[in-house]
Formats: sequence, structure tokens, C-alpha cells
Amino acid sequence: MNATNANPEGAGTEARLPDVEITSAFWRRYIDLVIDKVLPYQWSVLNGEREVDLPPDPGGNPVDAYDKLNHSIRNLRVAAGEEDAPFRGMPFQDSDVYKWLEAVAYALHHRSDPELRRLADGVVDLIARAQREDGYLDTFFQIKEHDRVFKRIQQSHELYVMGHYIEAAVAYWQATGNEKALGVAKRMAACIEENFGDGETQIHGADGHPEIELALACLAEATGEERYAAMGRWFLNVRGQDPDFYDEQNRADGWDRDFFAVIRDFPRTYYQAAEPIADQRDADGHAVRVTYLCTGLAHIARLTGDASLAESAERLWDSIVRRRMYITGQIGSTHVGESFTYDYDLPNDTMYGETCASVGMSFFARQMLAMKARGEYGDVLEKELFNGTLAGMSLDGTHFYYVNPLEADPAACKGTPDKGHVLTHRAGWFACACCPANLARLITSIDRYIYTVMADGTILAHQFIASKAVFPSGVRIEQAGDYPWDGVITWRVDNPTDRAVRFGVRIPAWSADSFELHVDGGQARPDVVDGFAYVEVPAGGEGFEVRLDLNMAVRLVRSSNRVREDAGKVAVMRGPLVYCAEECDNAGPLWLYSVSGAAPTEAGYRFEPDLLGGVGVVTKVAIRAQEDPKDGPLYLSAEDRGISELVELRMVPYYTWANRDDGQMTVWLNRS
Ligand code: FUB
Ligand code: ZN
Repeated sequence: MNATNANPEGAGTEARLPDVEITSAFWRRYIDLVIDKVLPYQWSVLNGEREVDLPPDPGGNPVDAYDKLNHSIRNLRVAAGEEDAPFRGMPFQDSDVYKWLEAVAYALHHRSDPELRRLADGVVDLIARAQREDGYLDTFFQIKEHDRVFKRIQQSHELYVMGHYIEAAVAYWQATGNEKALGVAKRMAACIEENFGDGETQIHGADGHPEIELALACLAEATGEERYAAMGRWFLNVRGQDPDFYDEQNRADGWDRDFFAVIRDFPRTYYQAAEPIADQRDADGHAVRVTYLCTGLAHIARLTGDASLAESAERLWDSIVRRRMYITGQIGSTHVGESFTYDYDLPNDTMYGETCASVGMSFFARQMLAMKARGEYGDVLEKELFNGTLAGMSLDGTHFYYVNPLEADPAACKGTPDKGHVLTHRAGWFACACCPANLARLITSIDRYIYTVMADGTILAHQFIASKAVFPSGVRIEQAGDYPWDGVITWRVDNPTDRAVRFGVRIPAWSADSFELHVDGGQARPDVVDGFAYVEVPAGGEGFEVRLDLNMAVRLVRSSNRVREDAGKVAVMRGPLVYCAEECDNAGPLWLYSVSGAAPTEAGYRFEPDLLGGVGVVTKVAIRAQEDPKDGPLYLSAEDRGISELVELRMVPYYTWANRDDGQMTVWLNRS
């Protein structure tokens, strides 16, 4: 950042990131899967080369959007004047292409792939041709609604779409040096700067869907141009200043001329625009919007040194993590508005838990870590990575979840509109397809989530992902281990610099009472400060070794008893993984099982290399009540407890559910 930056030291965090080669078997499999299968699959979908099976749209969006042949790339060609066709799809559909492009950018870091590069360069060229002279780019408006540009930003997603492009452009430019990609982003930013601001003829409001804020922060940090951070900060600060802003814009545009009639009348909290951010106490409204907003808040707070923004980010973090987040990291308790509800309201079978919301929480946690060395941010990031996000994709990479329940029953999903948004098997694509490419870009950028380098040079090793990292300072770290299956993690640090390096190892809260840290051969008793154990790596040292032994015993967890839905229940965890029971392993109905609160012994855990890509399986003795006869009495004396038997309940990691036969699934189990 240049001299006008209020916090120039914090600003350089991204520039201090290492170059990382992933060696973790777990994550290597996912990266290869995305490069070999997911990206080609998604390309063929976005390019309309493949018919997809769409489930009913979970957001209740109009039926004419259920087009089996996706028009995303075609819309860009039409906007570029190269084809004559109507706009098809969701108004914000361009963003799916941009997320794909971003995922490709990160993929190219892992592996050179000339064909993928050629495809992506071609997409950048097409995007550049589709961009208007003034920098504006949104194919929905260019093709279909050209006289309504920026006239209805409550619903339009114009800045959301352009924000996604800016993120992709930064990543692609960094990965390939493609200046055209960055040029398009800068022209877009100039167009936004021209149209939004405090000037009399400018628009004084923020997009109904936060995203541009975090994108401008990325652009600011990548280019060092402070004006982008200033613009992002303006968007954060204008939000909610005039709560009537959207209604007034909508009225001027024509009240009933909606793009999304369904969201026009949602309360202003849905858009995080009921009041200024500094006054917002809770994470309310649409969950993905909250996470994108908070990511921007934390990032821009760091870039500009704005303490009030940082405080808001922390307050909203606490609201989510302490009172509104599922054990798997998912958020969004209701499908109505894909939203948060109220504190401790965490229903397991009607919930939303959108994949994008878990991806967004990962972004948020990463930015919080860059602001403050706090283990909790790393804990939540880990929870999202191993549970909430990965559950969004099938193990073969071609099917996806939008909604991620913690309890599901095929009969209920089909039998009641309350659960119609829940699927017990993943879909090939969605009419509103925000999630698949979002997950792809997270997985291919996983190398950016392992270390954070603080302003004073402290290296935080917060994710346990085996890898080889070379930092711009010259420090090299080789991390080894078979996490999440094994709890021994080693770091071999070479520090050729002439300064000692402070190295912080995250001690996960779930192992805080029982872990061992060995430093250069000896057992250490380091101070754990806010979730990190710090050691000094001497200057000029080679092969300095740090070893962490975590407690990987299977554990049983309960929720706070303020959570009505989980009262009297337990969940099974091992390391960062949450487990679930599936009907294909355990005769249904699953609600007839109950287990004691005691954790299974060592014999209750076994790694099965041939199951679900290789997973640790947990077994635990359970009491299973025999199902009452069909058409027997609906209500019985409570003294008639029925017959029950002792059985072995088998559980697999939550992220692998729904990869075998369709059936019931539950995370929470009755406690006997
Ligand atoms: O509105 C754009 C995207 O579609 C949101 O981020 C998702 O939650 C879905 O509603
Ligand atoms: Zn999504």
C-alpha cells in the first residue's frame, strides 16, 4: 500500500504469504479432483455443453430459470455482440463464470495445464470484449435491462457480479501475469467509482448483496492502490445510513418491476441495511451476505487501520460463532431468505446451511486471523474446511449440495414443503448455481489458508495441511503429517535470515487440555496465548523441528442447552471431523437409536482405506428401539417402552455423507 495507508504494516499480509506445494494426501486428492474433474465438468456446464439435472430451486426462484442448458458463457458472447440471443438464467449468473476463472487461477499454481490456461485466457478475452466502454459489465443488464443500470441495487447484484470478476482478475493476474484480466477489473472499479459516492449525481447506497467490499480490498492489496480500499470502506460505511434507500430506488424504478419479487419485501436486515454497520449487534439476514460483508469488514479494517470496522467484524464474528453456528460450521437456520434467525435457533432438519455460507465463513476466518492472532479463528476455519464446505461436493466431484442439513430423511424431503429445500442426494447443478464454483475456488486456494504472517513477522501455523512452503523472507517450512486421520504434525523450519522468527502453532480448543509440543527434540511447555503456542526459531538455523501431538481420541460433544433442537443429544467428533450416522450403515429409522455419553474406546475407531476415499469410521454401542407396528396405535401408554436391543452404530465423517445409497442421515444422536 502507498503512504496514505493508515496501517501499512498490516496491509502487506498477502504479500508475505509463502509459495506452497501441498503434499497432504487428503488435500492433494481434493485439489487433483477439482483440476481433473470439477473444473472441466463446470466448464462444460457453464458453456452449455452438458444438460444438467436441476433440483427444485431452493430459493424459490422462478421456474423459467430451470434451464437444463446453462447460458453463462453464451450471455457473455451476446453481451459482446457476437451472438444474438435472449439473456437466460439468474441475473447474477456471470459470477459463476468468474468464480470458475478464479478457481482456474489457483489451480494453475498447483499444476501447469496449457489447455486450462488456454481456455481461461479465452474467457478473459471474451469478458474484455463484453465489457462496456465505461467499464460496466453485467450481461443481464447489457442484454435485457440496459436502461436500468444501477437503478435497483437492492436486487440487481451488479456490484456483486463485478466484485466476483475483480476477485477472479486479481487471482488470475497473480497466477499468470495476464494484464488484460487486471485491466478489465480496474476499468470496472473506475466505473463503480464514477457512479457511487457522496457526489450529488452519484448513488449513495451499497449493493443489496455485499461482495464488492471484499473484492475492492483484494484489488487494493494486490495493486497497492489505496483508492480501492477507500472505496470499499465507503461502501461499508454507507450501508444502512439511509434505511429507506432501497425502497426509494425501487419506487423510482417502478415498485413492481422486480428481478426477484421474492426478496423485495424481506426486512432490511436481510440486506444488512437496517442500520449502519457500527450499530448492528447481531448477524442477521441472508447468511452468505453476512459472511461476505464481514470478510470485507475485516480486510478493509486491516488495510485502512479503521478500528470501528475491526470492532464490527469482531462483534459479528461473536454473534455467529457463539450463538448462531452449527457444530459443522454451517450457518443459516432457515430457508426463508436463506437466513439467520435468532440466537440458539439451530434446527437440524429444516435448516439451510448453504455451502457458500461455509465458504464465506472460511474467508471471514482467514481475514480475522490476518488481523489478530487468535486460535478461535483458526479453529472455525478448520471446522469449515473439514465439515461445512466439503460436504457441498460429492466425492466424485460432479454433484453438489446447496443446502447442507445435519439431519435428513428422504421421506420428509419429499413429504413436506418445510423440507423441500433439503436433498438427500447431491444435484448436478442448480438454477441458482452459486455454490459449486465457490467450493472449487476454495479448494484450489487451500495453500493460502495454512499460514498467516503477521505484521511483526510472526508466522502463524494455523492449518494442519502437509506442505512445503517458501516465504518471501527466505524462511522455508516443511509441514508433515496425515491429518485429519493422525494427530502428529511436524514442521521443519529453515530460517536462513539473520533474525529469529516467532512461530505460532495453533492448539485447537478441542485438544487444549491434552497435547504435547516438542521443540527441536525436547518437550516444551510453551505459553499458549489465545490459542497459539509460540516458539522462537533461531536466525540462521536449518532443520529446526517442531512437533505437535494432538489428542485424537473420539469424543462426544453436546451443545449448550440453550439450543432446543439439540437438547438431550450428543454428537461424535474426532479431531476436526464431525461424524454422522447414515441409514446405509444402520437400519432406519435413525431416531430410534440412543447412545451413552461415554466416548468409545480405541477399538471404536478404525481407518478404512477402501471406504469413501479412505476414512476413519467410528463405531459405538447403541440402544435401538424396535419400530412400532405400522397401523398400530398412534398413542400408547408411556409405560409400554417397546422392545429394544443393543446394536453397533456405525458413523462416518459428515463431509462424506450421501455418497452411497439414498437414506436418512443424522449428526445428533439421542442420549440414553
Ligand atoms: O444472491 C446470489 C447468491 O445466490 C447468494 O450468495 C446465494 O446465497 C444465493 O442466494
Ligand atoms: Zn451458494
